[in-house]
Amino acid sequence: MAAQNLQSVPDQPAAPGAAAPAADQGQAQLEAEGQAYFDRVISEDSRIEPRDWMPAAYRKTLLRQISQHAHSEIIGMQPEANWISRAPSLKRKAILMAKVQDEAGHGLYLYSAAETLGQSRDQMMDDLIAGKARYSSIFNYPALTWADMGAIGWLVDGAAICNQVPLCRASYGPYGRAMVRICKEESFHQRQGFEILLELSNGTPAQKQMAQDAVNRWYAPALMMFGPPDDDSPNSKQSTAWNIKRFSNDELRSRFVGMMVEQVRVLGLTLPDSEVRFNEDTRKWEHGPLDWNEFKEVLAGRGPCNSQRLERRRQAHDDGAWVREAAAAYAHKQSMKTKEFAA
Ligand code: BYC
Repeated sequence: MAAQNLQSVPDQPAAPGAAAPAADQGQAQLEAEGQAYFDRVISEDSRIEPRDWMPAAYRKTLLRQISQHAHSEIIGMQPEANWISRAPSLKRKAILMAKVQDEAGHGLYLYSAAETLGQSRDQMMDDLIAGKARYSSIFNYPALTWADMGAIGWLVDGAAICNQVPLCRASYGPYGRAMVRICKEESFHQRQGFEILLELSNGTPAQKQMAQDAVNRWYAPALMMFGPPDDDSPNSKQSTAWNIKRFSNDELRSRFVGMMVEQVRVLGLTLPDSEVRFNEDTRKWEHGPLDWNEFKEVLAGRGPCNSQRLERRRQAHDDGAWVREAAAAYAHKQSMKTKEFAA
């Protein structure tokens, strides 16, 4: 489909003495044409690209969601990086390092996708370290034992896959394409988590107990990753109408529970939820109540690890200042060389 962008619409000639109204009219016409193009793309379930006209609210929603997602990937490195030096074998260490590096890569794809909407990565990072931006609630919980690496991989990455596979079809091109790459890597992450738990579950009674304890602690926070219940989700309706979200928060949560029910049997462990059942009437999986007050507290910055996560992020940002300065100096030198060569 041919892209409709603002630059491609010819300027309206301004009538002498009536410059302002003509400019207004031209602008109004541009907006109307842009809106018509946007509506058609959305109704055809096609893609909006960065140079296309888009409503300001669509841009804002995408920036909100993609930047929050990018921050989640970067902050999400912390609970796992904390265990790299304590991994039980060289093989486990290598796998965990690769996974944490993948998360950094996911952050970079997503910051790049967000930048196409007109906000700089520096600004997004400043918002994060100033505590103004959100990131996923899940990363405000502590990773207490090695088994938590298994539970994070299996439950947290499992929830991420469930939520993110539909985002591969998001209407904004750069976001959807970034999600395709991310989801491939998330599958490996979930398998490595599953495999850690399986090994512990088949180990000594103490190891099996450690795996069960980790699953018990990460289960409810993982379910809350999908966001508030549909009735309390202010953004869902519009995001669904714009083909950003494809399924509701509750719908995805229910699917996730169904996936976990099957897999936990293979693990030889149990879900800490006696109310999990398949409702034959609705054809949906149901789970026990979640503590949405706890969720709100975490979002308000009062979770178990919120301040620790942000403090670590700030420190890493400060520690990396010399790298950014060196990269900027190198880029400047290169551009001077190019100019000299061209002159
Ligand atoms: N945590 O109207 P709603 C990963 C906020 S990374 C914090 O339903 P929406 C991984 C929401 O932002 C996982 N905040 O919102 C990384 C909104 O607040 P604002 C990250 C949450 O956007 C490393 C308010 O609550 N995944 O898996 O329609 C290692 C109302 O919610 C949360 C993504 O970011 C939460 N859990 O739906 C391992 C996926 N839930 O902005 C693993 C992309 C809700 O209005 N994002 N809020 O102030 C999405 O799919 C959607 O943004 C959400 C929320 C489903 C999360």
